[in-house]
Amino acid sequence: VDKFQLIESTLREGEQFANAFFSTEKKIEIAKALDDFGVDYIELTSPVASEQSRKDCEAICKLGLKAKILTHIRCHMDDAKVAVETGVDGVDVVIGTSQFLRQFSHGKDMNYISKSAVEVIEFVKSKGLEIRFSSEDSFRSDIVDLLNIYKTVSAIGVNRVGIADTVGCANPRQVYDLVRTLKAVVSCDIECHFHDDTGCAIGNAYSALEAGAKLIDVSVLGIGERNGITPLGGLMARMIVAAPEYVKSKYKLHKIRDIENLVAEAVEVNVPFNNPITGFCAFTHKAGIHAKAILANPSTYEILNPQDFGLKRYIHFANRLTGWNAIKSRVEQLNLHLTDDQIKDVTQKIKKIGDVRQLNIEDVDSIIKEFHSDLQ
Ligand code: HCA
Ligand code: CU
Repeated sequence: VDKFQLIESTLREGEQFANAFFSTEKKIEIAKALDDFGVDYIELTSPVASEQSRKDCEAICKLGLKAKILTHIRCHMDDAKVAVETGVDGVDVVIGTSQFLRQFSHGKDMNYISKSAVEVIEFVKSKGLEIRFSSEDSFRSDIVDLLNIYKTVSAIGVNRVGIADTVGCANPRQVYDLVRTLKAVVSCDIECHFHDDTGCAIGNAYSALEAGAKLIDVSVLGIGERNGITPLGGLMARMIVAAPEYVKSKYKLHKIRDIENLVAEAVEVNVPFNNPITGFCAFTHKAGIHAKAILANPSTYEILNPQDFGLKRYIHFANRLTGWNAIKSRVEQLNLHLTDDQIKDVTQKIKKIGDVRQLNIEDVDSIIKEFHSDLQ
């Protein structure tokens, strides 16, 4: 899983999110933030999608970012001819290979798919650009058809081949198997794209990397078609556990929160309460038993260190599950002096009140302060 790369698709897949509308300025702001974070590639909406999409693509190419700029097109010469003129570093080509897409979407057979793939690939390469060929709905495609088309494109030479779980049906074991099989057939890098309809998008991405894939498509907060794809932040959470040195040295992890807020605001959603890393309670510890151990050694109940992301942990002490260690730590923060026995007494008082109503920090602080002044 070491040395994986990110294809950041907030400005392509993410634009397919129900709420998304990005002005040119917003796209540029997002592209710069992603570049600063350290993503390897930024994927943009097809220039044939609309006039403004093409202009925005050209504008982003002119920014001179470190990340390579890609655009994403159908496997068609009409699209390819426009794409190569935008100034992008590479082109991601996709075509549906499953029975569903062949029948209900583009209506082409495998021979036609293979022929147009070769034509488009040769053309993009002749312009000196990177090329990726991907099948849409890979997990519901015939495996023989799939391997044949990948063999064909790998033989003529592509930078990457991609597999896409377009409908979010795959599970981690299926992903592992398909990537393994594909790896034996192609000689280029493998990229993977996972939708999150059944909640497997991060797990599938990890499984793909374990099986030897090199690149994962992500978007900020996972925004995309329907409920979206593998989220950038969530994948970072998974990968910092698996490859801590690589992840910490390559990506500016302390920027995740700002980037998520930027995109959340742009598409008018809240960051989910249970989001990995940035959910409001992601580093909040509540039960007395947890709080005690966290105060002694945070690793007891934390696999991620909030400091790696420029964040802080919180001990939630204003509730009936609290314990005297958590209250002791609060007493110290308030600069008050109580003996351990006194702290145990006031903790009992807090728990008693917490049994009849919800408490907040101010409530607890005033109970402690009152208790303290009664002692004087
Ligand atoms: C779609 C296309 C795609 C493409 C993925 C890829 C998918 O919007 O349907 O190019 O790797 O999920 O199949 O996003
Ligand atoms: Cu997709």
